[in-house]
Amino acid sequence: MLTIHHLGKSQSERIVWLCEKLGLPYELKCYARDPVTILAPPEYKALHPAGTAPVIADGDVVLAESGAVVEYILAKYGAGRLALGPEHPDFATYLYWFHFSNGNLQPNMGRNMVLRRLDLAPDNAVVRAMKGRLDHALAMLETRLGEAEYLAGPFTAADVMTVFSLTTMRIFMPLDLAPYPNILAYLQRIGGREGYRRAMAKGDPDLVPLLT
Ligand SMILES: N[C@@H](CCC(=O)N[C@@H](CS)C(=O)NCC(=O)O)C(=O)O
Repeated sequence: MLTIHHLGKSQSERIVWLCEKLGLPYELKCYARDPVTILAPPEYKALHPAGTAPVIADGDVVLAESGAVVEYILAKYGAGRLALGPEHPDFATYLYWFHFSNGNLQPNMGRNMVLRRLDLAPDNAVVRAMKGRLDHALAMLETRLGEAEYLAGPFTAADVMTVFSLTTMRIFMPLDLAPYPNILAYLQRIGGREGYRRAMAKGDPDLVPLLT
């Protein structure tokens, strides 16, 4: 059986959600963040050389990195669900949005989080450039979600990858989504999904998902 090592309020919520959605049996091991550093505690860092969440175990396999973990679970246990294959007309669209999250949106959220903590002047050239990149990523999402209900069309793992950056990540990088009505409507659709609600209730029971 899969073990999901879930760090509180972290990207490992994606894996809990994925397993809930697929109806897979799994053992959930929860870890609190270090109260001072807000990083993973030493016992989490010891799980995998990456030292970051998510980490799963499946027999002898211990795997980190969200995209790798999601692809691993889909390939081994997904039975074709939640992914579009090469034969599908929207295969490229699925791949694009699957990778958009950790290749574009999440790094831009992370960079802006760090810059915010440095408390630089708002007209600082780097601050402006990084904010511009984040705004651009959000504008792309806004456009896409005006065309389709979910990122690849139907609900897929591309959504499972992306939602963290728009929700729980805003604990660490506050962001007003009011200028993005399509994103906000999307988050309401996500919040109505049973698998998401179950996953969030199991992984972070003290957290009200940031869907507005
Ligand atoms: N690209 C990695 C990023 C992993 C990552 O940075 N996870 C954060 C949680 S959102 C983490 O573990 N932070 C705690 C730490 O670095 O100690 C992935 O998607 O798995």
